[in-house]
Amino acid sequence: MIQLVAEPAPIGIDLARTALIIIDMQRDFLEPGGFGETLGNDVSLLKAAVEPCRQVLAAARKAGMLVIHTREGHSPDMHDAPPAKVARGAPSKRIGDVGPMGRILIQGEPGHDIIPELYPIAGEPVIDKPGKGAFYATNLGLILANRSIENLLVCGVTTEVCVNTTVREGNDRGFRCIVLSDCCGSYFPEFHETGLAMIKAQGGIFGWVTGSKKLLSAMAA
Ligand code: C5J
Repeated sequence: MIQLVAEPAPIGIDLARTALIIIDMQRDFLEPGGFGETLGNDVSLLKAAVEPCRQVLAAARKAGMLVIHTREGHSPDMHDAPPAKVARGAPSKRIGDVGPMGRILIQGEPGHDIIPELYPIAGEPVIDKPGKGAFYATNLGLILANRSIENLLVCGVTTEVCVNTTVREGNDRGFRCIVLSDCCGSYFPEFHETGLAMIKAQGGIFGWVTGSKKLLSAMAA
C-alpha cells in the first residue's frame, strides 16, 4: 500500500492492484504533421507531459506494476472509423489522408506509433482504440479484470478528451481513477485545468488528481 497526497482527498492504493495507463502518447498527437496539427493545434503544448510521464513509467516498471499503453486510430481499411468522426470539422487533412508521418491516425503508420521516450516494452499491453475512451470497443476491461486491478493511474493526452473520457468510463466500471496532472496535456491550457477540475470536483465525482512528484515520493517511501 502507498498513501498518496491527492485532491480532493488523500488515497491509499495497493500497487499490486493498480495499473498505469498511458493514453495516446502518439506521434500523431505530439509531433508536427500529425492529427493534432491537422486540426490546427500547436502540438508543442503537449511536450511538457513527456518527461513526468517517462519518470512515472520508469517507476511503475521498477515496481512491477501493470503498464498499459493506448493508441487512438483506425485499421487501414477504416472499417472501424465512424463516417461522422472522419467528416468532422475542417482539418487540413482528414483521418486516412497521407501526411508527413504516413496516413493520419491509421494503425501501422509512423504517426500512429507511440513516441520513442515512452515506447512500450515486451509484456506491456498496447490497446488500439477507435474512440476517445479506452474501454470502448477494446479488451481493456478484460485485461484489468484478469489482473484484479482496482486502481488506475492515468497519464496521457489530451486531458479533456481521451484522458477525461477514459476516466469517466473507468469510474463507471468501479475503478478508482487517479489522474497525474503534469503527465497529461492539452492543446488548450484552460481545458487541461478545467478537465482536471471536473474530475476532482464534488468530492471526486470521477476520481482523484495528483502530480508525478507526489506519486514518486509515495512510491519511494
Ligand atoms: C483527441 C485524444 N484529442 N487522444 N484524442 O482527439 O485526446
